[in-house]
Amino acid sequence: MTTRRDFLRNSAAAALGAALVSRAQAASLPEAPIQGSAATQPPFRPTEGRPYNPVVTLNGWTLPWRMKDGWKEFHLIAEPVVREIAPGMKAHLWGYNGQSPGPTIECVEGDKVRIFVTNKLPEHTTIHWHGILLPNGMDGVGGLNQPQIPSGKTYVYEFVMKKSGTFKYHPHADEMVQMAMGMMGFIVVHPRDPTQHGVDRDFVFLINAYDIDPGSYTPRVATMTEFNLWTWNSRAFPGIDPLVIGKGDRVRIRMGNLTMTSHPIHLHGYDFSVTCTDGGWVPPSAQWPEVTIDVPVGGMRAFEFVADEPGDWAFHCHKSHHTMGPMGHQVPTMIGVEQRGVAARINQLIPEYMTMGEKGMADMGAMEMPLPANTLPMMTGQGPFGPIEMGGMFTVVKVREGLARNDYNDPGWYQHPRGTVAYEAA
Ligand SMILES: [Cu+2]
Repeated sequence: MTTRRDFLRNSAAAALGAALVSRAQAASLPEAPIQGSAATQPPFRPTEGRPYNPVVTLNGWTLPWRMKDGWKEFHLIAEPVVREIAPGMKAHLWGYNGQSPGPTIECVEGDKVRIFVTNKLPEHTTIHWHGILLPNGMDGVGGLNQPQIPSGKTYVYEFVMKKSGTFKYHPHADEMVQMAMGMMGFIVVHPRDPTQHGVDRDFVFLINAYDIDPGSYTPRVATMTEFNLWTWNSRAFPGIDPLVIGKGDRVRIRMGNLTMTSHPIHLHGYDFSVTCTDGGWVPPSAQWPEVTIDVPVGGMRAFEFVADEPGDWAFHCHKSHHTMGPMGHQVPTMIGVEQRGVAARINQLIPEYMTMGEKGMADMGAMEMPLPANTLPMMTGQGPFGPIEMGGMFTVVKVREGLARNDYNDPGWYQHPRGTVAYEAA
């Protein structure tokens, strides 16, 4: 039974925890910048607060903040957004500050952070700060650690970033729906000493998945396993930007998985060491070499390598269905089936009918198939030698000589030195 004393104590705890903004605080809410673009934004270099080497969010951006009386203040707005998944397909998602995923939050070990969360969704929400060590009342589990944030209200979270590392944020309120709708973001806490764990290029992205019927815009929110859009930061190839790297750069790639399945992420051309999880930095003595790292559900893995071999290196999930677009997963296997006679007879009824798949399904990558509005083909993307036959969780790591330190512009396709490309036997 809840006594009046319990009620008062709980109210006091809530007031000390994620607290409803008072009128005085609301008058001084920090600005909430909104991002309209799904393109990778240049690293956000801090002009105040402790110095650090910023990350680059793949097809994303970092949330600016303000310093107020020694606190770093951020303002997230939970709201419906329209996200371009790849050219030719837009999704009606829920996210933060104009995009899904939300902006990356970057701060420094020891920072006192105050994060304002305004709820512009049609239902209540909260934010859980995944992996961050903080007071219980700031952990963001609706009903357990705080009241839900009703539509139209703003709550405040306050805590100190006790340790550096790579974390995530997402709702802990109507969780299945809100995560299926795209509500998530990255948190990077940089070491107090900027030379510690220092790299030249530091990329981050979230692994996510949607189930959006071809021709529609809103994800099915109750899907458990049969997703049809496999995305990195809510983008599918060829909508995922390349990771542009200078030859000789030390590189870190941090990936968080908020889907319902694991993703074995594979980089061509390099071996790498896993240096960080959302539990913290891996001591050098415990690191081991890999070329594929399985990112578990709800986990984060960061790996590092030195980019000493120039080229266009494929970088993708190794579950082959995760490098395919939404169209065509239901087609029957036709390999070895002689279809010519069948096609001729069907063509008398449907002149544009064509048979496919007799020798495999690669012809689907080259053919411009008619698609319903607002969806993506199964295999797509044009490379310098022809169709790349990929979709979903696939992009290219582009390592080039002579890039300026802050140059992240797509350098185009790699020009292979003479005699270094596989060739037809004479
Ligand atoms: Cu995968």
